[in-house]
Amino acid sequence: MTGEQTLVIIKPDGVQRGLVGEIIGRLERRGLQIVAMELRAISRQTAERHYAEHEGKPFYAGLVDYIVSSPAVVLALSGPGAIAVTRSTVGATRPAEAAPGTIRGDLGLTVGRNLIHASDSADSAARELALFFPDGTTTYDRAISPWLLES
Ligand code: IDP
Ligand code: MG
Repeated sequence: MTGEQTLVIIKPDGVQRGLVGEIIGRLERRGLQIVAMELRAISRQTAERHYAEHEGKPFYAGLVDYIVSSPAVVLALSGPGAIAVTRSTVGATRPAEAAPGTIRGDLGLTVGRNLIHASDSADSAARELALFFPDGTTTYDRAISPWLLES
């Protein structure tokens, strides 16, 4: 499948709560293609680089502690409009404000345990994909492509 790529992290609460399959299933069912995926203990240094834009905010230290507290699932998804499609499937940052039907709106309660990260722009996606998958992602054809995409 052609199209842009985005970086997704199923955060430690998603892994600990046994929601990895539920969350990935929602993104897969939209038609997005998994082009990289790993269960990984994110290092503090990587977490700090990933969330550098939030350095200095009151929640920053707790956010980094949360992300490194237990393994996360890091994945790259590909497809037309993948960045915006993934963000809309994830829902608003604060689960209490996230629409029902979204991952955070259906599965989350509080902003400090909101289950999932997804890149918010093309620039963020490029930066985050390079940070988590420096060796790049995998390219492969799916037989379902003509049923998902007009050629
Ligand atoms: P996003 O994940 O929807 O892009 P951002 O504003 O980029 O949201 O914040 C990054 C992450 O920081 C959030 O997903 C959440 O885990 C955490 N966060 C944001 N605001 C707060 C807060 O007010 N308290 C605790 N954690 C927060
Ligand atoms: Mg963000």
